[in-house]
Amino acid sequence: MKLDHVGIAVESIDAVLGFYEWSLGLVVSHREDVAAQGVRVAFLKDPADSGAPIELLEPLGGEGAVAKFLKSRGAGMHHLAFKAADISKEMKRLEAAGRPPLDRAPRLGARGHAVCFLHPKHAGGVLVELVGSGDDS
Ligand code: CMX
Repeated sequence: MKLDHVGIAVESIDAVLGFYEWSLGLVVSHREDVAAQGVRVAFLKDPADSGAPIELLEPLGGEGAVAKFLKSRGAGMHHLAFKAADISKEMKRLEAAGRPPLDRAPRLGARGHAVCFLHPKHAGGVLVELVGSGDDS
């Protein structure tokens, strides 16, 4: 599977945006509040849109996976996301291989994509997200 994006947990998107925009030359391509995940997100891409974007994730409140991550580990890389052409098929394949996704079924994530997460214990301590091609949740 190809890399879709890299997720970075931050206390405040606005506080770090300048580094990504002015120091690295990236541009914001999408902003969204994903209430179901308890996060506000901003996607940044290079101007030629030639590589995988960065997703900055800021907690919407004190609850949720990103708020918990920031409390226990501090800001930093939160997940790697990979494109899955058929997310339901990949989820079944992983379950059959003894590495069931954290979600029983795909759910709606940022940018209208169906997503699921794989526990960090399967990937050397890194949370992995699979991103479907559309809203096939
Ligand atoms: N990457 C690596 N390790 C992580 C992690 C992450 N993102 N989040 C938690 N962990 C680790 C913790 O450090 C802890 O490790 P130790 O046992 O060695 O101390 C362990 O996992 C358990 O941590 P926890 O704080 O008790 O967290 P939970 O077990 O309650 O939940 C997880 C962890 C990954 C199952 C949960 O965060 C989850 O289901 N995540 C998927 C959903 C998500 O992250 N949504 C936000 C992103 C939304 C988006 O991209 O739009």
